Amino acid sequence: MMRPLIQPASATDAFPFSSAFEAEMMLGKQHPLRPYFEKVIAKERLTQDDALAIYHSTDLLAIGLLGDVARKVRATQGHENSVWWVHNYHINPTNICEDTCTFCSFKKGEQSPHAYFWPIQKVIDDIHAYEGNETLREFHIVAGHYKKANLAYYAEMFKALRKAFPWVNIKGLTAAEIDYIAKIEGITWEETLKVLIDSGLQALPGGGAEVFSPRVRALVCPDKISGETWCDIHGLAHKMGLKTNATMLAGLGETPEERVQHMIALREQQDKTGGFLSFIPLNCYYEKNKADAQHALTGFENLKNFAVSRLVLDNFPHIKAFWIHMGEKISQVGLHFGVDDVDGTVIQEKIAHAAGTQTAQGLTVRQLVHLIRQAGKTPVERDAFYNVVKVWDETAQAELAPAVVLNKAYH
Ligand code: V47
Repeated sequence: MMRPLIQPASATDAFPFSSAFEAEMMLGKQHPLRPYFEKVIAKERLTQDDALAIYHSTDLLAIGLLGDVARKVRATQGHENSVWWVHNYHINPTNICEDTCTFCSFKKGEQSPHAYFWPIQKVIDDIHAYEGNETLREFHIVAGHYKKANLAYYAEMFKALRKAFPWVNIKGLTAAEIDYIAKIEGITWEETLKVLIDSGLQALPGGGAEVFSPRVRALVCPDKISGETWCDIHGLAHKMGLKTNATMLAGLGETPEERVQHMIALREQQDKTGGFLSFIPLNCYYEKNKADAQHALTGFENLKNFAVSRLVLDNFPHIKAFWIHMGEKISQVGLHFGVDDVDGTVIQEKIAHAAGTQTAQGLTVRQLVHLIRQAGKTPVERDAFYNVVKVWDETAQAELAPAVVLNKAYH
């Protein structure tokens, strides 16, 4: 029998999955990124300087491997090769917003001919009209800061959604919106969250975080809550039993140091309250807004953000590639850079589309499953809390309806 050139038995004994074995081969003892590989395998926490050294490397494939190893070290047992997605539907009930973020193309003034504010019945009717509603698992609800979109409005909306679609989780209202609603009602964040939870709210999305750096915030969103306040509201939500996500909107002129500081602030918050489910690195789009397009992220930077966030956020269960922002192709490559979630079908996204993203208005299950399988991963359909709805392994192939539009038949 021929002897293998490399002795896989000993290598796989030391590293129980192939990417660590590949990293061992690629990141030889002299490779500048080798110390971080050792740390990841030893489950040691990376420092800010470690993260920056990785950021400043141009060895993109080595960075990707580090992210992939970290992802596998941290995966739930049995999910080392899984990529999660959810059948979700976005609801943006108003685009009227009092805030002044320079990068937002979605917001409109109350008097604008393009301003809208949806009655709750329209929200419910639209979902009834959506053919795939029986297999939806998550509503993602965010909107402008508008006085008529107040506590009573959202409480009524959440109750109506729970009644009409009890099988769908409600993930709604960013920390910035919670703060705005509390202010217009003259009550505390806790009182606000209590009413919303009693009405059916189950999770907070990760929006409104932008970049925590006070320097950048002063330039691009001076009227928005600070990074500390954003973290405080998420910490409170965790203590009240809600799960939440966290984002970082890059491409606003922030430095790599400020990106890493953003991640470390989130890691510290997670150490304290532990309720974050996923981190979502986003990139800015510049059409119809005042953000500076010279700061636009390149593919290299987006992929580095995936890997570095997976490496720094050692206490976050998941890193998500929001394909609406990242594009389907970079998101797919990201699945080998530490990402283990592609968000979902994302029916009816408006915020990034208003700012010029060229991605589709929703992907079908067939398209999502294909994208994940082509990367050599197993698609796992989930709800908002990462409960497994269905594993889309090869046996599920026959069930994929050939429809272009997502429909009831896919399940
Ligand atoms: O917070 C605003 C961003 C975010 C622009 O929690 C822009 O599961 C790009 O939070 N170009 C909303 N982005 C998106 C978001 C999100 C997405 C997916 C999943 C989850 C989750 C949350 O969109 C805003 C803001 O940072 N945004 N303007 C723009 N011009």
